[in-house]
Order: sequence, then structure tokens, then C-alpha cells
Amino acid sequence: MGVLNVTPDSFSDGGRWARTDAAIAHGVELVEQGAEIVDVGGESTRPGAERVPVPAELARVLPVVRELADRGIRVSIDTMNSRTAEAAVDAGAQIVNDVSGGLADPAMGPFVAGRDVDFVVMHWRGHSRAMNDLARYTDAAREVRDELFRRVDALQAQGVARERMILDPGLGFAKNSDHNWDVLRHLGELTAAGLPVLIGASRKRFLAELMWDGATTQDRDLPSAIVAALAARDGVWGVRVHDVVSTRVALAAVRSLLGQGEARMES
Ligand code: PMM
Repeated sequence: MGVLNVTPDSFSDGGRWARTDAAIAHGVELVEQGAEIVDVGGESTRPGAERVPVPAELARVLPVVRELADRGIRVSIDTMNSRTAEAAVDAGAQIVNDVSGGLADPAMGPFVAGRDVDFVVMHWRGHSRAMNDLARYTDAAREVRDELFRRVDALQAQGVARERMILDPGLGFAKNSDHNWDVLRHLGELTAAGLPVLIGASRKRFLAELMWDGATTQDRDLPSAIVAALAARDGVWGVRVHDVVSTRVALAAVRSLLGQGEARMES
């Protein structure tokens, strides 16, 4: 899953893709590089970020979703707003990626239940502004897993089909580095629970701690690819990444290691 943030303030790609045409071109490029899904988002979720009004979010994402979907690209819409999700699905998005797992907008579950879409249910404890204060656990991996499955049950009660849900432990969301690593250490227990799992480690701050002082956000593509490989080895369904090229190489290595055949890249 390639990340396409159409925001002026996203922490990792700094608004480079804010212009609609540049965003569309980058979405196409992600697919050419090997992404199977393009995740389009119009609201930054970096720690401390302010909410974006729905009309502004819609203006950012809709033309991009529509154009990419019209080109046959599998698009997911990264939003916490059911109105944005609805407009994006009408425009051709096939997956709704809600970092709040349906908690931020009570209308999200019922909306998803009524449409032919997959739903990414991410572990979430609160909005970006409050997120760091909510990073308190005694057993992070287990609590994240339990809280995720409580969401699955609640969404099912709202009519969302279990087999349409994809679980994401939400690295960096109300989690410090130790919590992120604990979640990754126990990832196999989450993937073993029977639902597809998505992991978004790409360019996140906890990766900088593995690196030299002054490492740039882009330098984080190396540890991002390494974590993608580790997660793939634990059987995740997908990895959400900014740099598709390095991720493809990492995933090809895992495939070879697991004896799952050739995965040669086109040059
Ligand atoms: N992370 C971000 C945004 N959306 N969606 C899912 N499902 N999982 C994530 O980990 C996730 C997400 C924040 O990262 P970005 O600002 O680089 O997109």
C-alpha cells in the first residue's frame, strides 16, 4: 500500500503532493513501482495535528481518488469522516482506512456496513492532539490486540462484515517506541487471530532512534523496509509505505526466504 498524503502539513512528505495533478502523478508512480493499493489521505494525523474541516478534506482527496480509480487503481481512502469516506467510495475507492477504527465518527460503522468496501480498523485511543498522553500500557501488545477485537465486535454489531475488516495496530498512535516494538514483537499473535493485518511503520519517528543523528525523514526508508520485511515474515496482509521501491526489495527477500518463489523486479 503506497501512501499518498494530499496535505500541506504531513510530517513525512511535507506537502510535496499537495497539488492535485502532482498527487495523481505520484499515485500512478507508486503503482508503477509496485504498489497494489494507493492510500489517499487529506488529513494529517501526526502528533499534535489539528483537525481538517470535511469540505477542505474533500477538496483535497476527491479529484485524486476519482482520477486514480478511473485508471483502474485500487484506492483506499484514509479518513476518519464518514462523509469523506462516502464521497470517496462514490468516486471509486474500494477500501476505507480509518485510523480511528470507526471511533471518531459514529456514522462510520453504519456507512461501511451498507457499502461494498473493505474497512481498515486501526487501533486508536484519541485524536492527535491528545495522543501522547494516551500512550500508557502495562502490556502494550496484548492491550492493543484486545482493544482491536473489541472494535471488531462493536463494528460487527453495527453490521460490518467481519471478513471485510483489516486490522492495524496503529504504530505511533498513542504508542511510544517501546510500545511500537512490543506490538511488533508480538505481531505473530495478531496475525494468528485470523483477520488480515496491515502495518504502517513507514518513516515513523521510532525508526529514527535506530539511526545516526541528523538522519532525514527519507533516510528512514531503510528501517521502514526492514520493518516491512519483519512484518511480512510474521504474516501480515499488507504494509503501508512511502517508498515502494525499497519495500518491494524487502518483501522479495522475505518471499525468497520463505520459499515462495521469484519476485524479480522490472528494471
Ligand atoms: N499512519 C498514518 C496515517 N494513516 N493508516 C493506517 N492504516 N496505519 C497507519 O499506521 C497510518 C495510517 C500516519 O503516517 P503518515 O502521516 O506518514 O501517513
